[in-house]
Amino acid sequence: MIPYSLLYPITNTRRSAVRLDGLWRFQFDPESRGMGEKWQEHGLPDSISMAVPGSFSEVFTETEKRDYCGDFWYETEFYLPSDHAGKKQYIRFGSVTNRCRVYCNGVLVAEHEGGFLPVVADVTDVAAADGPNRLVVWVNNELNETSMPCGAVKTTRTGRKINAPYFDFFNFGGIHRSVWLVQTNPEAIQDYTVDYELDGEDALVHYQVVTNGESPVAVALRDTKGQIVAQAEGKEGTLKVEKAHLWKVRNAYLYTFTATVGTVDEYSAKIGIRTVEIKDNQFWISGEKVYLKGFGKHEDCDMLGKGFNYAVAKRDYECLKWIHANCFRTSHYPYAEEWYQMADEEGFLIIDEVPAVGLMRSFTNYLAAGTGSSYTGFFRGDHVEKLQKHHLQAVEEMIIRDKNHPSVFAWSIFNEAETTSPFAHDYFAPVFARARELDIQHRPLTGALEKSSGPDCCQVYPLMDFVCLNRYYGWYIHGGVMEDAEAEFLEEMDQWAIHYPGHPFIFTEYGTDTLPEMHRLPASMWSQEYQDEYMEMYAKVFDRYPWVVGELAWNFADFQTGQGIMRVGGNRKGVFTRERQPKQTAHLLRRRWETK
Ligand code: CKX
Repeated sequence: MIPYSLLYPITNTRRSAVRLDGLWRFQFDPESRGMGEKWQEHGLPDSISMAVPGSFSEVFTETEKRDYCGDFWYETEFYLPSDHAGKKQYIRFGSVTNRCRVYCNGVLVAEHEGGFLPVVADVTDVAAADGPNRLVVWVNNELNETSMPCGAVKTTRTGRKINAPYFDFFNFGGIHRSVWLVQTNPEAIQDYTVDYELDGEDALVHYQVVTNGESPVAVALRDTKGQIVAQAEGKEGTLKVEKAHLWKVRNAYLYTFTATVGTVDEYSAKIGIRTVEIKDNQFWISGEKVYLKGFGKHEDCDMLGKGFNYAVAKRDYECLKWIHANCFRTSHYPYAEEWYQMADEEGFLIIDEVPAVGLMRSFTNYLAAGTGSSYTGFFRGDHVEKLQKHHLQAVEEMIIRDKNHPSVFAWSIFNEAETTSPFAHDYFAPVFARARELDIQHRPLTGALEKSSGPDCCQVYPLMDFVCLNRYYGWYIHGGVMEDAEAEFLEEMDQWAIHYPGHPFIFTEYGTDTLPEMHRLPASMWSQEYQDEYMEMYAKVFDRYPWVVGELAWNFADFQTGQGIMRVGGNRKGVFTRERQPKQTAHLLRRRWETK
């Protein structure tokens, strides 16, 4: 299990959390000299300033800096709060991409593999009362076949290293989410978990609170007016809520759950009482049948890269509401925690995806995957054991971090992995099993399948509770010939009906690259009109199969990728532009989703 608490930082009378965001010092280290020269102790010798949170690639004007691959460093100082005596202090990073080591006053305090989940360092014994305390972070963004996501590093003829992702988004590096100085008492709450059971009009909230001591635990649940509606004592128990307000899709009701540990700690968070079921090939949330409408998204924006920004997230939610969406997938990695908090408030559903993308050897994965010709023997070889270890670690961290969000109704264990060999089944079976074991809410598990993972050959869909399909008939296959695209699409759907009856299916990707300035009559690829025709064809196919219970178009917005002859300033399959303005097809989807 993870040796530290992943709880989101909050401030109250027993604990405090202070953001350390701002301009930090930053330095590239292409020859990996920093460690030998003890930058971790003495600081960065020749630094520039860099925004935290943010992605360095998105701010520079030079190719070498944008595409930099290797070691790089951040540095800042912090002071302990004036009431620090006898308390514990932690530095908590929302994420550092892709791996890091954290040093406080020259001492290694944390090390983390993976770029999309929190890193927590206990600095109690190394931070000085009189400060300033030097915080130095070594980061590395090199991809390989054991990293989540996967890729490789290539060297140019001049000796410059560049990342070669096996996936289709820019491998932004940096400190992408807020950094906090967290202070607690030595005895403190480490984690809490809630689960729900409905009992007529009432609800039972089963809870567990994990602390690192023996002081008595009390819990209370408050409604939106701040009135206590249920109370209990003990580290485990049940709160009975009479006439419970349920959290429903796009009609959220949040209670505040507060756990108190004697006089030493208190932690409050919003929770939503809701159930998740799959019944009759459909999703039921809080007892209501739900058809999923929305997108696969990315954490991606001009200037920010993958840096979290509240205004961007707010705009995205406004666009999602305008288009009548109710769901999105955190393709292809767990997002900043604030995304989930906002989804909880707004009543959006989330399929939370672990960063298992690029599990297939390919530098243009969309071409190989889109056309169904992608067998590379990926799950055989020396790298597999370590890859699986990282995969399990990411699943564990994601579920521990996100399990209490009512918005999270399903876990996605991978995107477009190579699933056709028995080795893939052997690889994935323990990962699915671990996810099932970790989630006491028993949320459904899935994975997103690309074209090669067909009904007759995919070895992994039997592990799934519902199936996610990423399909591009009319784009990568039969592009520009819609009748052939539709015919082949229908053939495949009829095969799924035979091979995996009784399970819900959703589409987690379908779309066309579309340039906002391009209009063509008759419609042709890349035009606004073509994106419309394609969306209409897909809607027709979806509506034909009652077991298709969701459509998440690819992508919410245009996003940055590596360069390539198929990428015009990035992936342009957005229904919105990268600036979050609607393309023509947004209006079409809006009309469909208003009544769907
Ligand atoms: N799916 C045929 C994964 C996404 C890509 C998308 C695309 C592919 C398609 C695979 O990360 O962006 O090519 O647009």
